[in-house]
Amino acid sequence: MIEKRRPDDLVRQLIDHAVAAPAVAHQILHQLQKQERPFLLHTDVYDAFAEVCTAPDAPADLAVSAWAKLFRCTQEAVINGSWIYLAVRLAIGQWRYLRIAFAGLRIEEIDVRDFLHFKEMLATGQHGIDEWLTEIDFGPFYHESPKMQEARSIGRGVEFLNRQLSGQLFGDLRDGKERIVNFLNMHAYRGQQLMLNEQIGRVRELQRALADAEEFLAPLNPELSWTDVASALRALGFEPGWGRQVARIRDTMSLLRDLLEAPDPRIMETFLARLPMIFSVAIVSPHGYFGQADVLGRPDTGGQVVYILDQVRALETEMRSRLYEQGLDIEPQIIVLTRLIPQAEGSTCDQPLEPILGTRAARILRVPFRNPSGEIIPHWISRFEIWPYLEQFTLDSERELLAEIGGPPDLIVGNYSDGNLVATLLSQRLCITQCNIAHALEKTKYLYSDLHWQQNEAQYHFSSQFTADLISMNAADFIIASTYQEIAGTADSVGQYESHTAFTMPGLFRVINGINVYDPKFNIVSPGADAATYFSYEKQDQRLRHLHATIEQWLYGELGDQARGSLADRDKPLIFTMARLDRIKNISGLVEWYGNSEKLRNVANLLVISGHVNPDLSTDTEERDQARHMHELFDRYGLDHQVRWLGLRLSKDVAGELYRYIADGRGVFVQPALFEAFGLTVVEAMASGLPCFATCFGGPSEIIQDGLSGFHIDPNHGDEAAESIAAFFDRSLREPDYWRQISDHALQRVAERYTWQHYAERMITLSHVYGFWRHVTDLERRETQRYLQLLYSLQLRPLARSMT
Ligand code: UDP
Ligand code: LCN
Repeated sequence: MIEKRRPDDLVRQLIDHAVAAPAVAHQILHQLQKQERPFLLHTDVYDAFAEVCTAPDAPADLAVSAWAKLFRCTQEAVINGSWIYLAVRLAIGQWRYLRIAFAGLRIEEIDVRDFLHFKEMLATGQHGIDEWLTEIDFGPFYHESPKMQEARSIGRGVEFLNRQLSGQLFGDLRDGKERIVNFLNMHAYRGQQLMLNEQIGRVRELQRALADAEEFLAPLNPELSWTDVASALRALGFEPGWGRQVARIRDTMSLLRDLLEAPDPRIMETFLARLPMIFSVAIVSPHGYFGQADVLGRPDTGGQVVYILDQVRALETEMRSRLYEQGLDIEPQIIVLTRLIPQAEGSTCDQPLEPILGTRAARILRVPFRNPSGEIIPHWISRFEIWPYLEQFTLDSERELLAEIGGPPDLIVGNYSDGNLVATLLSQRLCITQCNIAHALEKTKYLYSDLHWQQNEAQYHFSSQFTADLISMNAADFIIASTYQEIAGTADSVGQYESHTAFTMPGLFRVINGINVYDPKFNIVSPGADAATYFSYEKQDQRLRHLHATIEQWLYGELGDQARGSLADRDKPLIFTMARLDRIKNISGLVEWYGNSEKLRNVANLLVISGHVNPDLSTDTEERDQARHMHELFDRYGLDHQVRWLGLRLSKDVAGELYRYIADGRGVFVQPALFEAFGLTVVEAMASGLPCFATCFGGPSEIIQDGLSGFHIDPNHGDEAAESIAAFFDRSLREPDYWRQISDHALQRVAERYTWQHYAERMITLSHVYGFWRHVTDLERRETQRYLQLLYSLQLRPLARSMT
């Protein structure tokens, strides 16, 4: 039985308005119906309402009425001849569903299930409700972890959890303090006991031992090392892990004493962050070409690879320094687990093991995909096609990983849908803390990818991908997002994770509660740009000027079928863009805006680095289509003397110097994507001091402060985007300082917000806190785990298998 919520204020106000002015209500509904489409999005609905407001006979206060509020918050409308159903997002993460009958203007609040039913009926053309369609509902499990309430807390889960944890340990959690002792007793590294030995098993014993240790350590020279005091402390029940020197040992012990005395979230985090918990990490990223050279820009191979390699370097340094400070001389191990591709196309992806440059011990471990008869798959496979291979890949990887590390890792980090699924399976099998990083969730990138999944199934297999996403996001102990909007969007737009709250895939399943963005598992930890590669164009002593000859050869030289177009007027500044040549990146969109804009063509040249110029060289359908489209645009707009298109794969050093070279010439970087989950190129360009114009959809809207450290552009309004880029060049000519102002703010923004050092510090702290949380609440999560296992076996497995 579905319980109907009591209509809230908005519904009451709407009803009052409709009763007082039925003709207006009728006119609004009529305007929506006139669109003659069953599914309308926010802008469609709002534009239709705006038209009513501007009609000559519209009531003066309509634009500030309850209707206005309703349509400001409406994300989706579904309409047939008799009804309109609305999905209303009253605030970030807060959804209500309404329906209005055209006859009699009946307005009522409905359940999410009713809304999804109606959508399904209209999408499939069937009249009845599919009552027995699988429903996925994580709602009943939400009581397992506490939820936040304020939208501004979203993405700061660890702060909330620390408050909650420290409170619970002393309150509702049975034997909370004993669990701390139990947790400390567990710490060991390869058979060597750490933190506490068997003499301490109860809180009272620990408190007594801490008091004795403090008395013993108080008069000692704070610079004495652990070895100087080890035998005395061992006799009291302590093992290595408290600190390298007496000062640190005392400090760590004092944190614990304070914690046992009274709850305090800050002390909790500081204490947990110091514990020697993470010695080895497995980072899973199966798809694409995962390599260190000559891979970026290949299909499915971009920011995720850059992110992980930079992340590994930063994490290794942070892990080593934490272990060192705690008195342990242990070399941390980080393994990036990816797919081995025998036909590696000139990359190193056919090598089973590859050391990661710039680290002491981190390495890439490659495990091949196999078909059901056990044969190795030799060629690259699109990220949309890899689902049938992941189960066997997990099993093979587990074996290889255990052998490589000499035991299970202490933390497993999944990346993107495939890596997060493998991380989930490994985490369940090996009982390890799991962190997810989405990089980009596909659901929001493709319009109605859920509702019309069947039409896209042959190409994208979203049925498998969205099921996998739901499983892994609910399985993860914690999730790292690069921006707030990735989780919960903005006041006007729905977040990537938020879009998994409730949706339907007719004939497959209906999601009633898919994820809760108020879950404290979400944390925003933004990546950076490698500061050794991407630095200001003004740092003259670090510049790689010897690369300019190569850059100029690329810009102006003969490159056969790796280039199209030449730059006739070399004095003009460059508009630069670089991205994988896939549809969402909208590189061809930028070329078209440029082609169409006389103003822009007059003030600047365009440089595009993307994909293959010769479509026949590409193995990826989308890349081939886009390349062909690019050639059409060159022909249609006669761009051959103003646009240079390079199908090259740059090494990192050259890419870094290229951004700076373009900054020298007072150029700009443009990121025109239809949607960009984060946008590392934006951070790289800004770190080089290059003013950026980047899409207002996704991460760049948060990275760039519009008009201050760069500019937002709307990829759906290319003419306006072109206009604002041209206006920037004009203003820079009139006010010579303008370019520099934007450039300086861009540099400042990156230095403050996007650094790998900060990232690594936060990520390791999160791993410790969530590892502890997992330990103290493990029993409670078993129900979710069992539900997820069912979902995997009954839903995902058959879908994935059916693809072969
Ligand atoms: N990149 C590159 N050559 C290309 C395309 C991209 O070197 O032809 C690099 C770029 O410098 C950045 C990454 O690949 O480091 C792309 O990351 P981003 O987050 O911008 O986009 P993604 O490809 O991950 O969607
Ligand atoms: C994937 C994307 O699409 C980008 O937006 C991100 O910057 C990249 O991964 C790194 O997270």
